Amino acid sequence: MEVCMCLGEQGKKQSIVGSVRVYLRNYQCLFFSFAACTRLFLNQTTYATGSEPYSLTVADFNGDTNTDLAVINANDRTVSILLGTGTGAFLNQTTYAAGSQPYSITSADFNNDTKVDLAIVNLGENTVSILLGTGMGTFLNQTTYATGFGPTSVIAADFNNDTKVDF
Ligand SMILES: [Ca+2]
Ligand SMILES: [Ca+2]
Ligand SMILES: [Ca+2]
Repeated sequence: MEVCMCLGEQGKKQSIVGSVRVYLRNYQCLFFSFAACTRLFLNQTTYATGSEPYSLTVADFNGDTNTDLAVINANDRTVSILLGTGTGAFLNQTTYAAGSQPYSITSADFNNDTKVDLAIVNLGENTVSILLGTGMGTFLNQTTYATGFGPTSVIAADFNNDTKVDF
């Protein structure tokens, strides 16, 4: 089973109404042949987010092996955490403060404690917010760092090969 997630109503820019839609996709096999498989979307399920959800990242924030969602809300200056149940459903959001006009988000373990953290670039104030994860699905308050002018994307990787994740 695969999960396809779409933000907002009509794409990112127009998504003033805050929601994330989850589409479950399954496979219908005809004649017992993989070559004859056709993909089908099941009915959508919509979950509330903050205002103007703009981007998301998926990871297991509470260590239960179920995939969770983190959605940044550009108009609210927040990030919504929706914990997954492992069945394709998600619990109601919990929100945390981000910076002005959060624009891109990624997840990784930045402090090497095995718990997933978040990095969010804030286009409106030229900063990146780091929210350290507790491993229980909750996050500590953001710490912000200055970036260059107009940051619009963030990725996490070990750029200097010291085994510590950078962004
Ligand atoms: Ca989880
Ligand atoms: Ca961590
Ligand atoms: Ca590194």
